[in-house]
Amino acid sequence: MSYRFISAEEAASFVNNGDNVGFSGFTPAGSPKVVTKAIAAKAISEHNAGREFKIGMITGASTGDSLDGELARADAVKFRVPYQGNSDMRNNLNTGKTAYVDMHLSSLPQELRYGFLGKINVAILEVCDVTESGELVLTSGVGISPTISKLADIIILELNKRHPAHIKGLHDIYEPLDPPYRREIPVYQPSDRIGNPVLKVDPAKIVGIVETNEPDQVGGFAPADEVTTAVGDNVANFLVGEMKAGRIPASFLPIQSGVGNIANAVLGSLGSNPDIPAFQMYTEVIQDAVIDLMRKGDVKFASGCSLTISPDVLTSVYKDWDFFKDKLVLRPSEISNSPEVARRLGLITINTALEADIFGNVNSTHVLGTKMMNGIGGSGDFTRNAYLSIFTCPSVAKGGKISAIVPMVSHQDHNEHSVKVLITELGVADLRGKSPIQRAQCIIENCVHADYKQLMWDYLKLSKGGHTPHSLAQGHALHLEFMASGDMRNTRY
Ligand code: 0RQ
Repeated sequence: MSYRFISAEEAASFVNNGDNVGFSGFTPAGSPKVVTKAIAAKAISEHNAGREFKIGMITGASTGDSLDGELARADAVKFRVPYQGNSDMRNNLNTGKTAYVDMHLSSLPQELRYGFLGKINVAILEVCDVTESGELVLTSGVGISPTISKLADIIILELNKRHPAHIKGLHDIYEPLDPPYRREIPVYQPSDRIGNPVLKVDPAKIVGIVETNEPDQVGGFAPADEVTTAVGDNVANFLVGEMKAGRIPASFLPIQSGVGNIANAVLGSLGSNPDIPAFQMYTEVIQDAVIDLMRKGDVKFASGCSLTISPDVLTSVYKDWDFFKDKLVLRPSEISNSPEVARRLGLITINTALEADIFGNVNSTHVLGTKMMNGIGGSGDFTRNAYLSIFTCPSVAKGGKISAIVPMVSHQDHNEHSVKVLITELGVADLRGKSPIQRAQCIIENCVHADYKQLMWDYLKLSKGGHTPHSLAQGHALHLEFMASGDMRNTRY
């Protein structure tokens, strides 16, 4: 092969202060892991020498500690886009060290192509195979790889031998044209393949290949507990009711499920419910629970953007490749999260709220309206375009000191027009066809914790009328009380 095999340090020497760098992968799955550490080391040595060194960091979604964590600790990131989930990076965003642009994941590739975020200088991609003609087999995540490899001046590859080359065919690489030449994205079923199994890049752009054998830094999930199991069971029973009412066909509809402990527990409940038939998924993150459900026959097919599964489970999937190869496809985030496809397929979307208000608005991102948690991720792509959009959350957080349901959200990511159903461990609020006051009554009755119910009823009485009975003076009284005394239960109107 005519490519140069280089060290991570040499690869990092191609990355200069001020560069915008695009990284492969989606979540820790498929994100680069060794060149990133060398870039962080370069940043530290440049800073020690009194020189500026910061890059623009563009990814598919969150990444592992060897990318977000290393670069954040080295203070090497001038701006970050579109989603993160690392505590050190979160700290930098919330203290102003790094500018953060929190974006819908499906729209990032198009905004990159239009140049809204500036030029892409370098693309760093994790692959498990590369040919002389520039055909790349990606690994466990796709993200924005097609777009950044096309836009970047140079490409650095991390050739990760942990992912066997026989997974060629797992990926379906397709990039739409921009308007006015855009056609429909021809995905009519979750399993439809519309592109190439390989990512074709200009081989002349590949400046070097760094060999690695690093696992994806995917953490395990907390086992389902009483609360998350109750949330999951409420979701499953609600969907069974929808089937019985004829609003979901007997063959079911494809599921999109968010990430995290609650999402994992919800999937477990869907799988174990005898009245829910084996279903398909059109989602972004395929996590451990999906693999388990596939082995049991409860999930027939999953289309996603990444296999965000713990390293042992991933190894077992690669070992049983004959079983899994026709049940999985990984797509670029522009396609896995496409609003057009979500609307066409009639998705049932299940995402997690940090807080929701009694009128059905949802905050997925900001603690107390100011501190960034992770980002909106794909939740907006799916929620806005779902057939049935569900948000779940435990009714309280921090041992009951925070009510997850408040009179007025402190930040809004998903509004009352897009959120159809809200589910806590206590019950289900079906908001379809309801006016603001009817939604408030439904949410208070079904989803609010007993410690906070009276406060919510009292809040409704404060309004001086109008279509949505808010009190602008008291809308954030619970948040202010938490900031003052550390417990929302002390609120008095
Ligand atoms: O904090 O761990 O310190 O106790 O928030 O909460 O209940 O463990 O929930 O792990 O499922 O994450 C919304 C953040 C939920 C996630 C969010 C505290 C709580 C805890 C986490 P501790 P849980 P999860 C596909 C879809 C946006 C992106 C998205 C998310 C911590 O689901 O990032 O949906 N979603 N993408 O104690 C203050 C409140 C709180 C609160 C909970 N009201 N106020 N703190 N917490 N409620 C994925 C991608 O896009 C890639």
